[in-house]
Amino acid sequence: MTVTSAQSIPVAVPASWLKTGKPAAWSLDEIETLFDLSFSDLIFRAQMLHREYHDPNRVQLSTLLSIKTGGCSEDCGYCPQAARYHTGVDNEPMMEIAAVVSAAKLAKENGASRFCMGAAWRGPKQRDLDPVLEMVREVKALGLETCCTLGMLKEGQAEQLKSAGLDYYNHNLDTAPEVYGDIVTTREYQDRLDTLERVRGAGMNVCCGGIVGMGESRRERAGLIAQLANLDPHPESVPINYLVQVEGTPLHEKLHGEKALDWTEFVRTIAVARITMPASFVRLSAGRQEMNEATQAMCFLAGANSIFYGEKLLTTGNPDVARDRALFEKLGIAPL
Ligand code: SAM
Ligand code: DTB
Ligand code: SF4
Repeated sequence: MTVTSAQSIPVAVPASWLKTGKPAAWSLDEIETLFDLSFSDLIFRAQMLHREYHDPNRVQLSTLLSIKTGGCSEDCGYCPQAARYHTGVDNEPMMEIAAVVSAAKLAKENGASRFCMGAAWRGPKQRDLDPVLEMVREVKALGLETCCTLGMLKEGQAEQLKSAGLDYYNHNLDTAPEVYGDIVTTREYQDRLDTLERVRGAGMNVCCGGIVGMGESRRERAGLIAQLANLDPHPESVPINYLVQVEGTPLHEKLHGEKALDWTEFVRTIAVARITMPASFVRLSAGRQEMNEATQAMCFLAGANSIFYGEKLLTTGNPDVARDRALFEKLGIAPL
C-alpha cells in the first residue's frame, strides 16, 4: 500500500466551493489519493472538516420499516428480497397503513427523528403509490421527517410524494459504474441517475449512497464516492452500507460469507465521504450488527453522523435500541 503524505493534497475542499457553495469537482485520482493517506492523516482531515460543518457529538437517528417485503422482480446480487434467490424471505403483501403509523409512533417514542419506509419494488405502480402517499401524510403528521425508498420513479411520481409531505427519497448508486453490471442486471446506472434527478426536480432531499464489502477494489470504492461527490448538489444524506451477506444471494455465494473488507477500509470510506461531501449527513448504515463498538466509534470519529436505529433494517438485524443508547452514552453522543 502506498502511503501519501497529507501535505500532498493542498486543501481538503477546493477554495472554489467555499466561495460559491457549489460542490467541488473531485477526480477519481484525487479521491483514491485520499484513500491512500495514512489512517491517522485521513481521520484527522475528516474530523477537522466534520467539526467545521457539524456538531461532532450529535448523530441523527433514522428508523427503517419494510412496508412491502420480498418477492422483488429485480436482480441485485446483494439483496435478500429478490424473488429469484432462495434466501428464506417470503413475498408479503403491503403493510396496512395503521400498522405503519403505529411503527412510526414507536420509532418516535424511541427517539428517532426520521422514519424511512422501504418497498421491494422495481418501482411503484400507481395503485401501490396511493397507500404509500397516505402513509407519508400520516407519518409526517406525527412530527417525524419522512423518507421512502420504493425503487425507480416514473414521471410525476416524485411530485406526488413531495405533495404528500415526503422529505427524503432514498435511491442508491450502490457501487462504481465500472463494476455495477456485475452486481445488478435489471437496471442501468443511468436509470438510477434519472430517478435521482426526478427526486431533485420535485424539490425533495436526496438520500443516496452505496454498499462496500462486495469484493470491490479500493479504486472501485473511490469510484462510488466520486459518483456521489460529483452529484450537484450533493445528496443531503449519504448512506454507506457494509454488505450484509445473506445466504442464497449471489454475493454470499461469491464471498462465501467471508468478510471482503477490513474494518479500517470501511472507516476510510466513511472518512472519504465526509471529506468530499462535508455538508452532507454521512450515515453508518447496514452492517452495524456485525461491527464492534470500537469500529463504530471510529466511524463517528471519521465523520459519520447518522445511523439506522431500531432492531431491524429491512429484513436483517440491526443493534438493539438499548445497545445503541449505551454506546452513545459511552461516547458522549446525543441524538439530533
Ligand atoms: N427496492 C428499492 C430499490 O432497490 O431501489 C428500495 C429498497 S432497496 C433494499 C434499498 C437499498 O438497500 C439498495 O439499493 C441497497 O443499497 C441496500 N441493500 C439491499 N440489500 C443490502 C444488503 N444485503 N447489504 C447492504 N445493503 C443492502
Ligand atoms: C440504505 O442505504 N440502506 C437501507 C436503506 N437504504 C433502505 C437498506 C439496508 C438493507 C439491508 C438488508 C436488509 O435488511 O434487507
Ligand atoms: Fe428489489 Fe430493491 Fe432488493 Fe433490488 S435492492 S432486489 S430492487 S428490493
